[in-house]
Formats: sequence, C-alpha cells, structure tokens
Amino acid sequence: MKIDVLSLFPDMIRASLSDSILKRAIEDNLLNVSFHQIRDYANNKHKNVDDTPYGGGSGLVMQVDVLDNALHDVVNNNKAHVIYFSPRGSTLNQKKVLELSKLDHIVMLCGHYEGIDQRIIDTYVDEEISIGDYVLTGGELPCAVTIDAISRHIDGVLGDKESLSEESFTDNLLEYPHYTRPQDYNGFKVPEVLLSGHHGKIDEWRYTESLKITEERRPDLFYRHLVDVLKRGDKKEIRMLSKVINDVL
Ligand code: 4FD
Repeated sequence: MKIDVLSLFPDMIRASLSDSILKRAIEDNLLNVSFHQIRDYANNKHKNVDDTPYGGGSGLVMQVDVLDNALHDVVNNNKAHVIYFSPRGSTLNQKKVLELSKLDHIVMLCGHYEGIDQRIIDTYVDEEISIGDYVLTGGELPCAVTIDAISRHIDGVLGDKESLSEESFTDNLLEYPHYTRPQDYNGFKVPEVLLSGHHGKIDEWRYTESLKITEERRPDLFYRHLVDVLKRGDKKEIRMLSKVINDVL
C-alpha cells in the first residue's frame, strides 16, 4: 500500500508511524508513506497558503492554486484514491477501513484553518472522511488515525500475537472481557469458566458477554448483529442470542 500525504504539519503524522507495529510495517515495505509539504507548492514570495474567505466571515481558507499545484504533482495521471479529512465527511467505521485497506494507492489531504477552497474538493477529492463529530485544528490527526486503522488490515502487518479475527466490530459486536494471570488479584477473581479448559463453554461465555456489553453500550450495533444472525439462520447462534435477549428484557 502506497500513501501520499499532503500536509502543512507532516511531523504530527510521522510521529505516529515511528514506533511499534507501523514502524515495522514500513521497514518491511508493507506500507510506504510519502509526505508532501503543502507550503513548498506556494509560488508567492511569502509562501502564503491561505487567504480570507469570499463573502466575509472569520477564519482563513487554503488557496486553490497552492493545493492544485500540490495535487497535480502527486496525483498526476495516477488512479489514486484521494481522501480529504473534514468534519463534513462521512464518519469512518470498520467497514470503510476494510474497504480502504484493499486499495493500492491513497492520497490523503490534510486541511487547516476553516478548510480548503471548495474547487479543490470538486476537482480532486474522491471522498471526504471524518473521524467523529468534533472539530480539530487540522486534518493531520484524522489522517494518522486512518493510516493506523487501515494498516492493521494489510497482510503481514499484524503478527500472530496481534490477531484481527475476534476484535471489536467484527460481526457488529463489541469485545468480551479479557483476563490474564494472576487468577486472584486482591480478591478480584477471573471468571471460573475461563479456567475450565472447556472450549465450547468458553466460546459461549465470550459470545454472551459480547452480546450483553453491545446491547448495553451500543444498541445500534446490537440491532445490526441481530439482523446478521437471523439472516445466517445458525440455530446455535440464534439460541444463545435468544437467551441474552430474554435476560435483558
Ligand atoms: N472530525 C475532523 C477533520 C478535520 C478537522 C478542518 C474544515 C476544519 C475534525 C476542514 C474544517 C478541515 C474530523 C480541519 N477537524 N479540522 O475528522
């Protein structure tokens, strides 16, 4: 996966790639991230990248010519997927992350101030993404978040110790609780079933715990899971699901 990042503050994103799993992914050539300093594309002598908005109002807007120069250089005739991070975008979720992880080349544009000239969005941007309903000082942290979330799904990035299969949002469920040694910590004990070695019972306990916590915290996901299970029509799954629904109603 090749990612080109256009930003005024690339160090904010570099920091998140310089440790742990993403550092290794880059060393192993599974992920290739290049940074392009937007200010380098300003042709005016003061290297300005922003100006006051037409129609008045507060804040500054990143200029069309500067961003056009930058994007023309990075995108050129390539079939790269261009993402712009903004609070107006559609909210990132695990499904979208998985979709993006299958692409070969992504260009990520990080805006600042009140955003960028709309003509850049109309000409270059394939999709606007938001990482949640709040405003940040720039698109750099959303960009770092998106790169992290995507990279975990590239083959070879996660080792055996960091598996993907049972994590939160798989099948629209939140994760069940985890425990490790000791068995008794100042009187706080590990649930008995996890010590039993009975894998059928353990799977059932974990599924039940996932259902309970999802129903409690994320009724929207719980509903989607319910629909998934009914569509699959697996008798054992439906039986466990019915039991939990009985308990919570
Ligand atoms: N919620 C997000 C993305 C960017 C951002 C900006 C217009 C402000 C939050 C366009 C206004 C970009 C998000 C930069 N804040 N700030 O994902």
